[in-house]
Amino acid sequence: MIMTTTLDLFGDDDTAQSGREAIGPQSFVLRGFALPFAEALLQGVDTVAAQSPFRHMQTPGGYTMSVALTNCGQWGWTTDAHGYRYTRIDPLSGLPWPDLPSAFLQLAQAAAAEAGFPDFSPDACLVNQYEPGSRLSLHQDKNERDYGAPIVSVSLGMPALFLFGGNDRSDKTVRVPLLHGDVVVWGGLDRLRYHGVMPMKDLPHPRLGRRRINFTLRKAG
Ligand code: MD3
Ligand code: FE
Repeated sequence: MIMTTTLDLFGDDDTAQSGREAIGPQSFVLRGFALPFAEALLQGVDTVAAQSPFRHMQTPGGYTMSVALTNCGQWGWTTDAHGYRYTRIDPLSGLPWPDLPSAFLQLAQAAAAEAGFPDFSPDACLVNQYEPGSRLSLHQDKNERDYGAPIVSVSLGMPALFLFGGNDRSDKTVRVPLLHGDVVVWGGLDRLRYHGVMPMKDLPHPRLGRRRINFTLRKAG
């Protein structure tokens, strides 16, 4: 009989018990957590996109993002030739960003509590839409005012390979598959870790087709 032991680096020996999988000291994947709410969440995405359509924004470096995005809530993340920032007004519609759908807020607060952040009150939600070939290069999320609040991310549609690095760009990255219905909560010590998404494969999803939607709830203001 061969026995092996592993070091419980992230204190995630409660995975089977709680259904949460630690990928960092304060980052947890909640597999399938959004599945019971998927239809309500997709209805919310449609309502948001009808008012503030998905668009491919320009980076300050002069590139066009392969990911299309929109926002809802009080603050929306934008990028253009002048830089990255949060605004109250959608530069495309000229109107405030659409309201945060209540299903987004309820899911985010339940997920944050599950990961040890019981008082999460997000005021911003960035909605990303990926097609085959879309990618998100390694970056940190630093435009929010308060790094004390976590970020809750919800994945729907085509599967993605998420890259999770460290606090320096050159730190080694681990790959985490994110599937339809998976929710991830990132906070505390992990809040400023580099991360990205590998180029999307063409693996159509039965409900969403050749699309992946990821939305992230944040405290920006
Ligand atoms: C880890 N989106 O919009 S969500 C982003 O799948 C972004 O669309 C990815 O990165 C996506 O900025 C990943 C997960 C995520 C979001 C914020 C983080 C992971 C994070 C902040 C710190 C560490
Ligand atoms: Fe990010």
